[in-house]
Amino acid sequence: MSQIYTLHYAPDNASLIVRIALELIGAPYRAQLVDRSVQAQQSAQYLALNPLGMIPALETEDGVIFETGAILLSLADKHGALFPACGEPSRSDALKWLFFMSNSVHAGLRQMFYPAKFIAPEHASALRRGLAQRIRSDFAQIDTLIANAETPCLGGPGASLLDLYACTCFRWAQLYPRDFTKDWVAAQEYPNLIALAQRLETLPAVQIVQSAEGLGATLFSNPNLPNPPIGSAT
Ligand SMILES: N[C@@H](CCC(=O)N[C@@H](CS)C(=O)NCC(=O)O)C(=O)O
Repeated sequence: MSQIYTLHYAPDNASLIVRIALELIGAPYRAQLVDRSVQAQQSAQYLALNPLGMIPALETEDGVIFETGAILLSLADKHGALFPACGEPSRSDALKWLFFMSNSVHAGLRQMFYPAKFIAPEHASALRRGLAQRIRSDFAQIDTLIANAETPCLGGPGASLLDLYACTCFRWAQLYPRDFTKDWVAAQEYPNLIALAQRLETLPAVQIVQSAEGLGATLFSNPNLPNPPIGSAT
């Protein structure tokens, strides 16, 4: 475990989930800012790491990993933490919900935040209205899973990749996009997710990262924009 990872990040980007995971694991890493205010994610240097031009990317001794879900799962498997190991009975169930976080919740938020990458400008509002409904139902699904303790690694004791992914997406939905109906996600409708968010906020690993990125003490349950917004897109 002597290697030092390099995490290419921007404040409050998807790199946030990876950074908290690295802190929870206790893996040494260097955080390298990708300055979104100058579109550094599209620079030749960054595209050589992640040809998709998206944040995060993680440099490891086995090469560069990108795509948040892939980075998280690789770290969990390598360090035996935050996710059921191969062969554990709960692994399949946990994988199902990890892909849901990545393919449904995160991908939906991405379209919500960057509609111009997906659709002509005149259709952006309609896309967002439809997505808003679907993402709210995704959060309701997560809230129910936590309440029923159906997935042992979501809302259970400790912290898991699913907890981090769910709470970070919840944060973003409460804050962004800035040019859409405020409060399109009403946090109080998800009491179990709020309780999980409040618990995660007390973890030292989360506090270290929120402090480094200027996200505030209630980054998941009652979030504020990054301050200072150095390198962020906002
Ligand atoms: N599918 C990617 C999505 C990552 C993503 O949406 N990154 C955003 C920041 S949170 C980004 O790089 N946006 C800049 C851009 O699209 O140009 C993943 O899971 O890592």
